[in-house]
Amino acid sequence: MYRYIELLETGKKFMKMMNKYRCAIMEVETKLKVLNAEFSLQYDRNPFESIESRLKSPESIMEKLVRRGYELHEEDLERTIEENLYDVAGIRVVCAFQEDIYHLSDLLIEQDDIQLIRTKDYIKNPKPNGYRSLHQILEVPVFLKEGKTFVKVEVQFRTIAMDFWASVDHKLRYKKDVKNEEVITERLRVCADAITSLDEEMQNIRNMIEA
Ligand code: 0O2
Repeated sequence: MYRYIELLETGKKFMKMMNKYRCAIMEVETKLKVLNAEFSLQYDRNPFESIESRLKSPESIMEKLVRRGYELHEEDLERTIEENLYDVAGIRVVCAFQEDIYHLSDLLIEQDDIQLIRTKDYIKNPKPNGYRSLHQILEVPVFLKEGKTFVKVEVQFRTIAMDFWASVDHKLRYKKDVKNEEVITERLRVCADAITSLDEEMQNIRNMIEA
């Protein structure tokens, strides 16, 4: 009986922690939507096409911690997650043009209640398989009834074309065992190169129209 009560308590603590991440997503999403509204008034276009957000599932959280070799103890599980996993809260922002990605992310991290913890720029430095996106880990304050707490959120910025490639790659190959892996990876990399050229050309066309 005592064990069940303990388990219930752990479950409640876990849900409370996940709620903090949910609130952090809401905050960053609101900030992005405010920027979108302002930007569209000033430049007569929206800097992003869509925003999607997700909370990492408990199974994925545990799988990632185990894969990375962390010891899991019920009593400090929350601390282990908060200190070592930066993508429990994830937001994906899809823009039409590459320049808008940097413009939007600069406007976001300029805000004085946001702290930029880390940037991985897979647009300037694509992964060897061709994956491109700008990943930023931000820390935002969340105001709960027990006080202010800082929560990390991963924001992935991509163009529509980068998102198309990553979504298809995710379906076909990412984290999967596939036959002829080398050939498939190479063919997907060729597709990624074609997509990079398309993004560049679309940006050039926009620059020409706006010049
Ligand atoms: P899922 O299923 O999308 O949630 P970090 O957490 O940043 O300390 P990690 O996980 O190595 O370390 O970070 P990285 O390499 O920056 O990538 C994290 C996320 O980027 C992945 O999340 C994917 O969403 C995306 N990503 C990275 N590489 C690829 C790729 O080659 N193809 C595709 N389609 N997506 C990629 P998850 O949690 O691994 O997966």
